[in-house]
Amino acid sequence: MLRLLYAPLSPFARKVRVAAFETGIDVQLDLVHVDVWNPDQPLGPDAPLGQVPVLLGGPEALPGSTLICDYFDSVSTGVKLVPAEPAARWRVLADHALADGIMVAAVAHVVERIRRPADRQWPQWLARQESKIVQALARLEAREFAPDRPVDLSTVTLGCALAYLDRRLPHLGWRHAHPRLARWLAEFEQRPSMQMTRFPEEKAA
Ligand SMILES: N[C@@H](CCC(=O)N[C@@H](CS)C(=O)NCC(=O)O)C(=O)O
Repeated sequence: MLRLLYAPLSPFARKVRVAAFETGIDVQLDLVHVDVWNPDQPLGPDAPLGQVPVLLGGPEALPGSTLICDYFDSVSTGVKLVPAEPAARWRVLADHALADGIMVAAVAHVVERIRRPADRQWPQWLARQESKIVQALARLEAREFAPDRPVDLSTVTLGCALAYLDRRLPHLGWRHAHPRLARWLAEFEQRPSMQMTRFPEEKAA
């Protein structure tokens, strides 16, 4: 059995959980809920970075969402998250890098606002993260995210990144300037993999 160290509000952990559903790995996946911010409960030697997600029970303890998705692709006999054909492969990997970068910037923004004492927050840092998000969204809006685009590493990551913006940075109002991405997400969010992994309402990270 595979075990996934995860937190319910982590967009990276959700990316892995959606990927697990889409590749059919979810039936072998045990979810282990951890709190990465609790100093009294360190994640242990298999998670030296103190981050989620981490996959245990495979060939190695695998840290990080992209590496875990790569492992799913290597063992899945169904959907492949990264296509083999070169043009499709590089398109998916390039779009994935942008969607993943949106997640990185959004999580940095949330940590700054929620974890750092208010009197030590750095407004320029928050603005810098927002600028990365807005520019990456503009680039992705110009790409071909048609509602019928197949599930792959880029779509899984983008779906989780946009849903995280809705959950954690609603003040950005990202749909306004990105109607194609908004239409695409409305469709993608109907997938059982997205429905089964919805972010909970509580505030914990
Ligand atoms: N590159 C990693 C990033 C994982 C990450 O930033 N996870 C956050 C939760 S969303 C975390 O564990 N933060 C705690 C920390 O960085 O100390 C991935 O793709 O999984």
